[in-house]
Amino acid sequence: MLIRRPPSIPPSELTPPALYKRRKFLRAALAAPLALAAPAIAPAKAQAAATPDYAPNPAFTMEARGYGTFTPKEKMAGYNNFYELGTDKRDPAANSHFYRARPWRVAVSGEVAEPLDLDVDDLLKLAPLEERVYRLRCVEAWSMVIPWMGFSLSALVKKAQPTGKAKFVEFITFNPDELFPENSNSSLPWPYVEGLRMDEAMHPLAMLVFGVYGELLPTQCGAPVRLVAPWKYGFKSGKALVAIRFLEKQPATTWNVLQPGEYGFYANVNPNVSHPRWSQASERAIGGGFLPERRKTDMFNGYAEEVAGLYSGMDLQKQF
Ligand SMILES: Nc1nc2c(c(=O)[nH]1)N[C@H]1C(S)=C(S)[C@@H](COP(=O)(O)O)O[C@H]1N2
Ligand SMILES: [Mo]
Repeated sequence: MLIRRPPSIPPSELTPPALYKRRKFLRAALAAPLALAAPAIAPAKAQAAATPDYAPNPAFTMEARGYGTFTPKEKMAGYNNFYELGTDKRDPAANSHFYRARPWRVAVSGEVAEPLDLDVDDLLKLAPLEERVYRLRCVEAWSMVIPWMGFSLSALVKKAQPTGKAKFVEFITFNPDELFPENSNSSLPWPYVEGLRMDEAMHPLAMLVFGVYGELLPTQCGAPVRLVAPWKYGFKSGKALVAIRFLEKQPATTWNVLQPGEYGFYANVNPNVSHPRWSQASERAIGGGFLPERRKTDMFNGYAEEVAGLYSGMDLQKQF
C-alpha cells in the first residue's frame, strides 16, 4: 500500500452527526409498521434494490463500544481503498460508475457439502440484518468508525456446511479486466484475493456487509457485498465479492503475495508490531471534526477481549 497525503476535504462534505442520528431514528421508527412504504432515505444512486430492514445490534452501538464520534458518511464514502476503481483515495467514488452492483451473484464452493450460487438479494436474506458500529483500521495508520449493516459471516459458513477438510476461507473480488476492460488498471494482479482461517471466519465479529449508514453499500465501499473483519487491518476486508471458497490450504492473498515482509496473512491490528516503513502504535482517527485526531492503536483494534483467544500460542511478532 502506498503512502499518500490525505486529500483535503471541503467542509461542505461533512454531515453533521445530529442529522445522521435524526435520519437513523426516523428509519428505526418507520421500519416496522411501514415496511411496504417508501424508504425514509432514498436508496444510494445506482442501487436498484430498496434498503432492507435491519435492527441495531445493542452490543455494537457507539455507546456500547465507547466510541466518541463516528466518521461522517460523506468522509467515509469519499476516502476509499478499492484499487479496482483506482489507487487514489478519491478514485473509487469518482469511478463508481465503472460497474453496476445489481444484478450480482456470489458463488460459494470448495470444501463444502452445499455449494451455493446466490443472487446477492437472496444472500442478504440468509440471516436478519443488523447494524454494528465497528472501527475499521487501515494498515496505513488511519481509522474510521462506521455503522455497518449485515450479519455474521458464520451464517453463510453454516449454510454451506464446510467439510472436515476446510481449514481456510478465500474471498475473491470481481476481475476488473473482465467487468470493465476499457477502464481496468494494473495496479494489482487481479482478482483481489483475501482469506481467513476457518476459526476466524466462524468468529461472530467477522461480518458479511451489505450496507453502511442505513443504506445499501455505495459502490466505492464495496457494493454489493464485502467482508469486514474489524480486528484486522482493512485490507483483509475484501470488497465486491463474487466468490467464497473453502480450502484445505492457506490461500495466496493479494498483499501478502506482493509484499510478504510488509503484509502478513493474519494482519491482526497490533500496535507492537511496526510496519517496516512506519509505526503502527497510533493512527489518524477520521471522525466528525475538521481535522483527524491522533489516537493510540488498540491491540486487535479494540476487540482483544473477543478475539485474542484465537491466537493463543502464536508468536504475533512472527505471524503478523
Ligand atoms: N477488492 C478490494 N477490496 C479491498 C481493497 C481493494 O483495493 N480492493 N482495499 C482494502 C483496504 S486497504 C481497506 S483499508 C478497506 C477500505 O474500506 P473502505 O474504503 O470501505 O473504508 O477495503 C479493503 N478491501
Ligand atoms: Mo487499508
